[in-house]
Amino acid sequence: MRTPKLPHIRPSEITAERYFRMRRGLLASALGLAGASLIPASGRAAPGAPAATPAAGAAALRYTRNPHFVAVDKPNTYEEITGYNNFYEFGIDKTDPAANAGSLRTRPWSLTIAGEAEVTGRYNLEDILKAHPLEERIYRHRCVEGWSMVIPWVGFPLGDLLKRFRPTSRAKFVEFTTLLDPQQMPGQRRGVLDWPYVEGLRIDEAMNPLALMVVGVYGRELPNQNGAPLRVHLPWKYGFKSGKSIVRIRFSARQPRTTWPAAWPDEYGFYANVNPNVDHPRWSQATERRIGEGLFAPRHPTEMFNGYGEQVASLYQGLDLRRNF
Ligand SMILES: Nc1nc2c(c(=O)[nH]1)N[C@H]1C(S)=C(S)[C@@H](COP(=O)(O)O)O[C@H]1N2
Ligand SMILES: [Mo]
Repeated sequence: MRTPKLPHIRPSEITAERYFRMRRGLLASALGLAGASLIPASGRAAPGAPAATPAAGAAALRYTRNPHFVAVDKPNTYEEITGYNNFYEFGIDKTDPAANAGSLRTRPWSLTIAGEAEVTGRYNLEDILKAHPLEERIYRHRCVEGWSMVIPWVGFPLGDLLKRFRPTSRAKFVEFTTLLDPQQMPGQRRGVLDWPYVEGLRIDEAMNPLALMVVGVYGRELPNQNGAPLRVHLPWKYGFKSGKSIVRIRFSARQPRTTWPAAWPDEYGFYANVNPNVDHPRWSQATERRIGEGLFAPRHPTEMFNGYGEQVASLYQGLDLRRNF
């Protein structure tokens, strides 16, 4: 299969380091950085992190540590991050993905770019990885179910990839589609969800520098159960907005029909911003349980936009977040 060369991106279009520098003080105070033990800004080892025992065989990645997203909370262990997952393509229990995702083949892999962009086509994963320097960012991940984790992801800004394809002025949304292959994904043989899993963002959300295209965790290639080889992570949104094992990105003029709101429109909205003030119809979203602390540990208060409001609140100015949940 021949695939076209990845389009060039002008250096001036790459997510500006300045963006973070400007907001560093704000971020630090918003996340309570003062007094937290800092992890060095570069290098491979993470002395501040708990002992990680990445799966034998997961290839080590070359990356730099983004000093603006270091551990403000204790990161979850590799075992927690890769052993407690939501990935319904491999079963609905938290331990199912780790047990069953071995059947997913992540090489060769290609990503199709479609829709409202000047450049579209099908691109090799290798070319995408070669073109984007990787960084580590420690992000808090909050599931709509009421649990959270702190995860040292490795990836690159999603916007840096999207800009290459020069979305047209009609591109108001971006849709992400997960692989559809019931042979490799046994959960797709059952009608738990409408397959393939589809997620979507407004284009300005997708271009926000916080939006990360994730390819690794704890310095190594992403395990299948976490959405290898390409998954997004939007740390200010509930976890279900972060589609896994993505094969297609489509720019569109209209809001895409995404899996969870299509199935349960009263329970899951398109925006799904982390919001302690807007409860799920069947449970409160005011607090969360940190995985690894045990069932009897006190719950943590959930923060507006999961604590990333300084970077993203402006995206929602004038939007009623109760209606647009
Ligand atoms: N394709 C696909 N993507 C998915 C899901 C899924 O079931 N299928 N689950 C979502 C949910 S609800 C969460 S909380 C996160 C979990 O990501 P993690 O297992 O890496 O923590 O993936 C999201 N992305
Ligand atoms: Mo979730």
